[in-house]
Amino acid sequence: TEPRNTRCTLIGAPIQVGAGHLGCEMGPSALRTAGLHTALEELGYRVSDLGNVVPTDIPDLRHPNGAVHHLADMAAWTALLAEVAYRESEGAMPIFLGGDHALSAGTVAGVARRAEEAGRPLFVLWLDAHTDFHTLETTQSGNLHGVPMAYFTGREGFEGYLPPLAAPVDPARVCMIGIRSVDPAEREALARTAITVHDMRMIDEHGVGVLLRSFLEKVAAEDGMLHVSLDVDFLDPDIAPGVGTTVPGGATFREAHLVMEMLHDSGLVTSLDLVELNPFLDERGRTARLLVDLTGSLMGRRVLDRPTRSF
Ligand code: 4U7
Ligand code: MN
Ligand code: MN
Ligand code: MN
Repeated sequence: TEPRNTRCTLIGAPIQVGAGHLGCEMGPSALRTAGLHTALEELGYRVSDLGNVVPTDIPDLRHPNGAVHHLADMAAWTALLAEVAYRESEGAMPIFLGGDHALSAGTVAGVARRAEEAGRPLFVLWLDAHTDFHTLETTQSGNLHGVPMAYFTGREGFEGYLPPLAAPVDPARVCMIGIRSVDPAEREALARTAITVHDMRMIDEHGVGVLLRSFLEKVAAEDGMLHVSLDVDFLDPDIAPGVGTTVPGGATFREAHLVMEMLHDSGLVTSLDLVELNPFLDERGRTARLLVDLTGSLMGRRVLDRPTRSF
C-alpha cells in the first residue's frame, strides 16, 4: 500500500457509567484486540496509540432530576476529552475508542473548538438508533449517554453541570442517520431545531446513499470539518449484538459499509468516535471486528479503484 499523508491517533476513552449496563469500559481493549491499529497501518497510515485516558478529579455534583446518575463522572470525562480532542485534532485524525456515548459530549466539544480556531464550520454525522437529545431535566432513565447531542448543540440546562462550551455546534450542521428510538421529550425538542434527522424509514424509502450524499455536499460546500460519531446500535442487532441498547431494524452490513465508503471518498472526515461497544455482551468478538472493518472502509479500504470525491 502507498503511504498516506494523514496520521491517525487512537485514544481510548473507557467511560461506562453513562450507559445502563456495565461493560463499555472494555470497549477500547476489544477494538485493539480486533486489530484496529494494524488495519489502519495496512491502509498506509502512520498510527499512534495514546492508550487510554481517564479523568482523576471527579467533582461532587447532583441534579434535581433524581434519575440522573454519575453526573460528576460525566462532567470530568467531558472536560478531559474536550481538552484531548482539541489537542489531538491538529495535524492528525483522532479516533476515539469508547466507552459509552457520553464521551461524545467531550470529543465533539473539543473538535468544535479546533474548527472554530481554524475558521471552519464543524459538521457532525450521528449514526445511531437514538437521537441522544435529552437534557438533564428530560432524561427518564438518567443514563447520560442519552444527552451528548443536546449538550454540544448548546441546549439549555447544562450550565453549572457540564463544562461551558467553547463553540456550540450549529444544529443546522448536524445530520442523524439510523434513528428508530426517540423519546417523546426528544421528539418535541427536535421538532424545534434545524437538526436533520433521518429515521430508518427514510433509509428504506430513499436509500442511505442519497441521504448521506446531500449532507456531504453541504459539508463540502462550506469547506467544513466533519466529525463522525458511530454508535454500535446504529447497526442491526443481528450483525452487531455487542451493545447494551439494541433496537431491531437497524442498518444492514452493506448500508453501514456504504456509509463508510462514501465518507472516505468525500475526503471530509476529520475525527471519529467508535462508541457503545460492550464486549461483555458481544459474541466471540464479532461486533468489535465489524467495527474495525467499518473503520477500514471509512479509511479507504475498497474493492475496486474509483475516482476520489465520487460521493
Ligand atoms: B445511546 C434512551 F430511553 N433514550 O434516554 C434513554 F430509549 O448512546 C436511550 O444512543 C438512550 O445508546 C440511548 O435512556 C443512548 C431510552
Ligand atoms: Mn448514542
Ligand atoms: Mn444508541
Ligand atoms: Mn447504547
